[in-house]
Amino acid sequence: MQEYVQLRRDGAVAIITLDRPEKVNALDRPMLDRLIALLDEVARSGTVRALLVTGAGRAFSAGQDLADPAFWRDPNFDIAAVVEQTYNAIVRRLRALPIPTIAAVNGVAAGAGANLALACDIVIAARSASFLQAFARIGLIPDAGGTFMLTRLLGEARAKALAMLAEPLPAETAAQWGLIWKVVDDDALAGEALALAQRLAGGPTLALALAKQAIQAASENGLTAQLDLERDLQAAAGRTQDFAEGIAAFLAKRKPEFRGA
Ligand code: T3D
Repeated sequence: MQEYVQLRRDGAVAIITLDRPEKVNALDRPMLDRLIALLDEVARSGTVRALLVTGAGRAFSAGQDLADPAFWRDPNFDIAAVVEQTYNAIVRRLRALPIPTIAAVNGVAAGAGANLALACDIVIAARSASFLQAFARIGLIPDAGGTFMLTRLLGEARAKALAMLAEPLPAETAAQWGLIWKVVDDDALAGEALALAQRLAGGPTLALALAKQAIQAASENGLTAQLDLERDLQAAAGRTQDFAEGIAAFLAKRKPEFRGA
């Protein structure tokens, strides 16, 4: 059976590719279930220190496969259950993974496809890419964490306009607005994204995971709770071998060799 989501390794980097280019990587139920299984495999591996997610062909993903027979045509279709079992499960996993996650958005990212990209820690996009909250076009609301990420990153005014107008947001505007990290030329995307993932995979993995945890908690916490959390997580970072290595390397005026421990 052909797999429409691929996992490969490049050293300590895991690369997940949405690979159904003839349908602009629209996500059917088997693809979503496989994505969940692959995220679990990455989480279990113990040797993956960065995850890169991208799309094959001219798009990142068109979001939910609207032609999937398991979607609205099934008389027993329970949209809440499907969202919980698929998109929510994926977003929860991406946010909890204790390694940096990078989305390389190679073309249009629509619907849940856009919001899965935005659930990654760092989003880098091709200049020709765009982000489309397509949901209102079919009478749905942004899911897969969309209302959370758009509001946190852009504020209510832009989040509401993107959700209600369902117009494509060009990647360059997304970067100017702070929705994503940066835009690169189309032909540079794959190389730059992999280089970024490799650089992160060579970093102090436990400290990066603790920074991720702290920054994600900041949107829920007040300053007092956040200062408490930073204190506690810094204590954990300070107990890592990579912290000792970082200090030793600084004092010896050499490059640190982080092991992720
Ligand atoms: O229960 C739940 O799970 C609810 C959760 C919902 C989450 C969601 O993601 S809802 C939003 C779903 N996505 C969309 O509404 C986007 C629909 N697609 C588009 O708007 C456009 O296709 C794109 C802007 C993404 C790309 O446009 P374009 O012109 O580059 O490509 P195209 O020609 O429209 O698409 C190419 C093919 O892919 C075409 O098939 P064909 O005619 O060549 O056989 C098209 O039908 C197919 N395709 C594109 N998007 C989807 C799709 N097939 C199924 N589902 C799609 N989402």
